[in-house]
Amino acid sequence: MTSGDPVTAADLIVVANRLPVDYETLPDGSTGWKRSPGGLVTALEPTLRAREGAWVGWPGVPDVDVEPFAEDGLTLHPVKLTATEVQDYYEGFSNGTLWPLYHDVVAQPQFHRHWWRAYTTVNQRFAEAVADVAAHGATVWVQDYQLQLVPGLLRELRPDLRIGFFLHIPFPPVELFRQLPWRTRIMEGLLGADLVGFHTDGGVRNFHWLAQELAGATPDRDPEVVRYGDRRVRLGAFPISIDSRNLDELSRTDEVRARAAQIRSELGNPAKIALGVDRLDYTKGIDVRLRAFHELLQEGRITGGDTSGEHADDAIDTAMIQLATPSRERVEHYQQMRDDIEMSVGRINGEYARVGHPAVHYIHRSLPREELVAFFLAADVMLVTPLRDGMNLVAKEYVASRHDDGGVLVLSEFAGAAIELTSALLVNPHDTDGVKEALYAALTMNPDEGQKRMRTLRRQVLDHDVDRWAASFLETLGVKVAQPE
Ligand code: GDG
Repeated sequence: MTSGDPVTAADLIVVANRLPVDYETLPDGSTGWKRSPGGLVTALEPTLRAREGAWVGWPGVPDVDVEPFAEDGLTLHPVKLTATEVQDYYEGFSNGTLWPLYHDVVAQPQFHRHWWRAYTTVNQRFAEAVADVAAHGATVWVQDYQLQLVPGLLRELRPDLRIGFFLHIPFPPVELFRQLPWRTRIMEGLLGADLVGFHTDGGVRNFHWLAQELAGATPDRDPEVVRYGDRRVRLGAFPISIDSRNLDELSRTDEVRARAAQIRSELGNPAKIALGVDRLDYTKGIDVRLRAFHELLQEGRITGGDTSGEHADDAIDTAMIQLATPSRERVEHYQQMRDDIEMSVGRINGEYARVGHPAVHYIHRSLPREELVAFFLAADVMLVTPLRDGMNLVAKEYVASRHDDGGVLVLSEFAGAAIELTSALLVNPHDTDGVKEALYAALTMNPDEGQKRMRTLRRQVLDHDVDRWAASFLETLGVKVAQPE
C-alpha cells in the first residue's frame, strides 16, 4: 500500500472504530499497513472511491501517531488512541458496558465513570477528525456502538453535513437501556444523525420509544421518523449481509472443494460433521451447542469418534468442530468464558474421544477465508446458536457457501438473521432440549427436505447481498450510489 497521494477534502466519509487496514511492525522493525478486508469495506469501496471518499478510524495499535494518507482515491485518516484510552474507551465502556447491555445483559455490564469519560473524549476526537476532513455538505456514515456520541458532536461542529449512523449490534429493549447512567447523552448523540439504521424493526421500535422518553423527541406522522428540535430524524431497518457471490464462487473452486473432502477424510470420514464458527464471545452460545452435543452423546443417539463402545445401532457417528477466533482477550468476561468453554471441550473429549479421534475438534485461531469456506462446505450441520446477535454473518456465509444445496442450518431465534432465514431450523438457545432436538433433527434430516430448505435460504442470501445493504442505507440518506462495474 502506498502513502504518497495528496490528501483532499472528502465528500463521503465512513467513520468506524477501526480503519480497514492494520498498522503492523515487521520483525525487522519497519512499519507498514496490512489490509484487513471486511464486508463493509468491500461493499463501500467503489462508492467511496467514486466520491473522493475517506475512512476515519483507529489503526488498531495504541499510541501510533500517523499522518493521513491516500491510496487509490480513498483517504485513510488514523485516529490516535493512547493505551489508557484503549483500555477505558474500547475494552471498558464499549466492550465491558455497552456490549453486554445491548446483548440483553447476557453478562453483567459494568458501569464506571472513568470509562464513560474516556468514551466521551474519544468520541469527541473522532468527531473533530471528521470535521477536519469533510468537504462542505459532505455525507458522513458513522458505524457502530463505539461511536454513538459522534453524530451529535459532529452536528455541533459541522451543521452543514449529512450524517448517517448504523448500529451493528442489537438496540436493547427499553427497560435494559434505561439502566445506563448516561442513557440520555447516548440518545442525544444518536439523534444528531439524519438517519439511524438498525438490523431489525425491533431496534427501530426500541429507539423510537426511548428517543421520546429520554430525549424529548416527538413522533411524526411517518412512523419511521421522530422530530428532534427543528429536525426530522429518520429511522430504519437495514439488515446487513455479505459478499454472497464472492463466497458462492469461492466455494465452487477446485481448491476449496478438494480441501472440504480432505477435511472429511482427516476427521476419519464420520457420517456427519457439525460445525460452529464464531468469535470467542459469550453472546455466541458456544456453550449452548456443546451442551446439546454432549447430551446427545450421553443419550447414545450419536457417537463422537469413538465407535468402539456400546451404541444403539442407529447412533450417528458425528464429529463436532468448533472454530473460535480469539477476541477481546484483555476483557475479563472473555477470559473466564474461554476457560469455561475449554473445560467443556476437555470434559466431552475425556468421556467420548478415542486416541486420534476427538469428539469435539476445537481450534482457537483465526483461519484463512478459503479454509473457512472449505469447513462450511464440509459441514452437514451448521450450529449458529447465539443468545443474542445483531445479525450473524456466519449463518449467511454458510448458506452462500453451499452451492451444492447441501447442509442444514440450525439458527437461534435471537440472531437478527433469523428474520430472513426462516427456512433454517430455528431454536431458542435458552432451551437445551430444543437445541438438542434441532441438532438431532438436522443430523437425521431427509436430504430432499434439506435441499429444499437450503435452496430457499440461498435465494434470500444471494439476492440480498452487502452491496444492496450499503446502497439501500446510503440512498435513504440521499447519496447516489456508484454501480459496480
Ligand atoms: C458484529 C455483530 C453482525 C470468524 N472466524 C474467522 C472468520 N470469521 C468471520 C466470519 C464473519 C465474521 O468473522 C463474524 O461476523 P458475525 O456477524 O458472525 O459476528 P460479529 O463479529 O459479532 O459482528 C453481528 C456484524 O457485526 C455485522 O453487522 O452480524 O451481529 O455482532 O464474517 O466469517 N474469518 C476468517 N477466519 C476465521 O477464523 N477469515
